[in-house]
Amino acid sequence: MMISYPQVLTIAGSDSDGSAGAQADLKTFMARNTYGMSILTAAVAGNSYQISASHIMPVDFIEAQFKALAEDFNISAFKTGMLADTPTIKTVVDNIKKYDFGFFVLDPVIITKHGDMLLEESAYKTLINELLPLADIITPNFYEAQKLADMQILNDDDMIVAAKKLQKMGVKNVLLKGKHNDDNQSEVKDLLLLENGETLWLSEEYIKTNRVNGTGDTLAACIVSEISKGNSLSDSVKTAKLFTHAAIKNEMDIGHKFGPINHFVKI
Ligand code: PXL
Repeated sequence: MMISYPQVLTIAGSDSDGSAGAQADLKTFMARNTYGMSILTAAVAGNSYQISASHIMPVDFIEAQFKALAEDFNISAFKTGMLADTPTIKTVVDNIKKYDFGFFVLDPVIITKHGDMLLEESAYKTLINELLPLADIITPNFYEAQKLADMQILNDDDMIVAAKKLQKMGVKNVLLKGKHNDDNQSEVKDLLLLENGETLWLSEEYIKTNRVNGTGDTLAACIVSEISKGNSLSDSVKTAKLFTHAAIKNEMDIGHKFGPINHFVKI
């Protein structure tokens, strides 16, 4: 008998070291028992030290990838990652409207943990005005939330204000990831703001490690997989947080600086 799996998609950049971007998404899709596909927007030459070069895909090639997948597959949920620049965002917006790929998780990738920019400053406006209103959930980290909501976030109350601000900008649900850059902190607290206004705090212990490449990609990809299996959004986010936390905790000896997280992990 043929086995059927939920079909899911990432629209993202390739990271050559396999730690982040489309590679992290595809590994997560597989680990969570879903069939993953990718539309590449860009490719970066990266290792655990840095990104040394990047290349943005031509827009007609991005369109060709959309068309190829839409003509054949039944994709029920997808995410976006690195979108590089304004023409890429506009192409993705046009094609998301044209084809129905289901539930949309927007991971607003702006900058890597090494400080390399993955989205041009001039493209924020297009992301906010044209892409964000199409998303079912946006998953900014602390830094991205401050940029997009245009405010400083200093405490839990500020996180709620920023999440509500993002919701007002047109996205249904917001997962705002708490600070995780202070080795004295004991927990990482994320905030989920649901469409109906309900808020939920999700907390996990803080793990002191520099093997955290691809954490945000993995979390968003896991939400995509869990949604595609028919789970509710809050259950999907809880599973994604558990999976990502376990992948950080079970460190792998790969790379010399900011290593990848462990997608082999089972939860
Ligand atoms: O983790 C963010 C990210 C997303 N996409 C690509 C990346 C990175 C980080 O390195 O290289 C392609």
